[in-house]
Amino acid sequence: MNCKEYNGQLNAKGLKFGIVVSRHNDLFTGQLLKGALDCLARHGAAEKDIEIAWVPGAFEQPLVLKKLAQAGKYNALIAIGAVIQGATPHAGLINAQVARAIAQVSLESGLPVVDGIVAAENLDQAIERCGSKAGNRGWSAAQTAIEMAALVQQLP
Ligand code: INI
Repeated sequence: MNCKEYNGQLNAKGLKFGIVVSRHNDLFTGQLLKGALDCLARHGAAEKDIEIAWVPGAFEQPLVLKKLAQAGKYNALIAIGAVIQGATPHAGLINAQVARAIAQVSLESGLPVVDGIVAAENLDQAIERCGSKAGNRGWSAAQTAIEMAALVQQLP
């Protein structure tokens, strides 16, 4: 078989990224942002090609992602946040809403928008996913953003 295949390469050189970071739980989102920036740099992205917008919490992410998508200057966007279950059902409601809204921004804009928001049941799970036992979700979200940006550039 000699099929045409499309594969996004993990080379971020020349690609432009927008990152939206929540201040809520910034103990964790700061680590996720560090991971994302490290991943982008290791794959060849230039500092001048990365822009960061801070929002109060995960709930505010979709609007800012939408504005950045409309700017038309990025190859991919990355949402970084940490939603941790607490005493109220607030976190659960935020998670479902925000994940759906992020997917909607991506589909409506045609731009890869990667969901790097950690959804954790408790602090231990958040610690695991923000740079310890389970890796760094910010790093892996950035890797996905690079692959998707490169893939979308190739698609007919
Ligand atoms: N925002 C988060 O990013 N993470 C959370 O865990 C969280 N919890 O649990 O409440 C949270 N709430 C704030 C929310 O995102 C909005 O900023 C706020 O409701 C104002 O719109």
